[in-house]
Amino acid sequence: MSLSGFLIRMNRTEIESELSSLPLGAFRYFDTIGSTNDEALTWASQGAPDFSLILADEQTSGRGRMERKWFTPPRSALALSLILRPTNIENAHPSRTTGLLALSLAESLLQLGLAPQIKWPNDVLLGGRKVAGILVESSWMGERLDAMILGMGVNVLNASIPPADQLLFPATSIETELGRPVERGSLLREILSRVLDWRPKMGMDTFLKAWEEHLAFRGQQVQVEGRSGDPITGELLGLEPDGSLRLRNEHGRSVTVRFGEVHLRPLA
Ligand code: BT5
Repeated sequence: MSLSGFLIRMNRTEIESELSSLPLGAFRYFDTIGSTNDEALTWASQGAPDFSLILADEQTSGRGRMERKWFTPPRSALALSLILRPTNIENAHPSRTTGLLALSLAESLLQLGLAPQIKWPNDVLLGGRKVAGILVESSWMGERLDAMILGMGVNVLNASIPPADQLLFPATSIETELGRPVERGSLLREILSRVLDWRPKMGMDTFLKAWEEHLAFRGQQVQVEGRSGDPITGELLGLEPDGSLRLRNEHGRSVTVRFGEVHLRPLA
């Protein structure tokens, strides 16, 4: 395939054949959609089976956390949402599901010869720039966790990188870092295979350790900004069993940062 041949819409039939060896619950593909997570939430409420996948070539209102936008221009990125019907493990460790996607992508990138890092809680970086973002959402039936929606956007080709003035943090793509384009279908299959491998092991220490090993800024002084209050500063030590971040503050005390609405930046 010529290099420009990579900049084409995904083809539903090709994607279906690429994913045919995987035990997907069901599959929906869209050339263009508002947000795959919105579609997944609706589909989950209508009874989508476990491990159903929504994939789009382009999103027109992709979402990040806290009403932020996620850009998915056509022909260049992966925008996907997986619907999980929670198992006992996932009910016990709901906050590990962000790690499940982040680790699966990080390992897939590692296999391409790249050096990914997970910027807690929900970003994946290449060369210190954001290549992917993860948004996990839940839907409840009364007191019961009915479905978890694991959404992820990955900048695969150069054309997926948004203009710098739209960003809070510098962005990159896999093509930029690798110096050659990557085929989105095979990358998707690789990521999903790893999700399937890790999913039953999510309750184990080996999962937490593997996730932790890919964390950005370990051993470095960082600043964690919450939605309100003073930022917390300290040395980034690792993860707590529930996926919270563990820091050592300037008094040498261990501090846990539990909530997802934080930024993590190395100190200037
Ligand atoms: C995230 O939020 O990083 C989670 C993004 C999740 C997107 C996926 S795509 C499939 C599924 N369907 C959806 O609607 N969403 C999910 P957050 O940490 O809040 O980061 C959002 C910020 O990332 C924005 O404010 C921008 O600064 C930046 N950003 C937006 N698009 C980007 C891109 N393509 N590459 C890098 N950075 C981007």
